[in-house]
Amino acid sequence: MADLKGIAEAIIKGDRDTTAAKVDEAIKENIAAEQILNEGLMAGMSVIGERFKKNEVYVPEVLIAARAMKAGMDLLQPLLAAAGVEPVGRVVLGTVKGDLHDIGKNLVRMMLQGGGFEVIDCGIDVSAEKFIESIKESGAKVLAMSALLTTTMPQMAEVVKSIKDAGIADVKTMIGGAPVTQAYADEIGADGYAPDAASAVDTAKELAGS
Ligand code: B1M
Repeated sequence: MADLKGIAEAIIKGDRDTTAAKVDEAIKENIAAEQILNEGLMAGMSVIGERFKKNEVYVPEVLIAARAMKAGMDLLQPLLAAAGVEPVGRVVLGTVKGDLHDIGKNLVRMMLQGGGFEVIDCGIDVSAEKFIESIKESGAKVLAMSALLTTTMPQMAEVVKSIKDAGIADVKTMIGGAPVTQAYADEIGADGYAPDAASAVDTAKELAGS
């Protein structure tokens, strides 16, 4: 019997081998890839996200859970693609120009992927032009920007303005990072803010309308 609950538990424990073995088992038992994703992998990752928000687990546990999730996703991805399963939404993500910090941004990517989003990660030191190019290429409806320096926060305002100037009306912007606040998001006209990587999934879902 396929053990979807066991997959979720393996993700929570960060047990990569058990996750992969149980996903493989479920695939062989012809359980739909989407069901394995929703009731196994995403269910586990969402528990980790909630615990992270409550400071019951920390960055290392999230990274290890994300690594287990990736092992399962590697097996599921071809089946999801073949079944034409659409992601919850598509997000362009990056750390803004002048800023090289990517640990928090990478956590945000992992949590978003764990929440069913397709993420186009532009990396670090990303200019407004590069963000806009990536939005146009991917058709993403959410742009998520990270900044860790007070000196690079104004880049977020620059990107929000550039998107408006470029006439891109159907993209919502969200921001985060240690020095960033809701008040700053309001000030620069960003559509959303999240204080941590797990909350970023909730904000992205709200903005993507999913
Ligand atoms: Co830098 N650094 N650093 N640094 N660094 C800080 C940020 C600093 C606070 C240290 C200090 O002085 N106490 C300080 C900034 C001061 C300020 O601006 N107020 C600082 C500085 C000054 C610098 C340099 C200028 C130092 C120098 O060269 N003189 C330089 C700048 C380089 C550059 O970017 N141009 C620099 C360089 C570096 C390293 C390269 C050495 C390294 C980065 C390595 C890397 O990222 N690959 C580094 C590190 C590691 C840090 C500290 C120690 C840790 C940052 C981190 O990864 N935290 C940091 C001090 C500290 O925080 N204790 C510091 C863990 C991470 C999980 O948290 O990124 O906050 P965080 O992400 C959280 C949330 O903020 C949120 O979710 C995450 C998880 O909950 N979040 C989002 C993040 N992005 C989000 C986006 C969202 C939503 C939520 O939606 C889109």
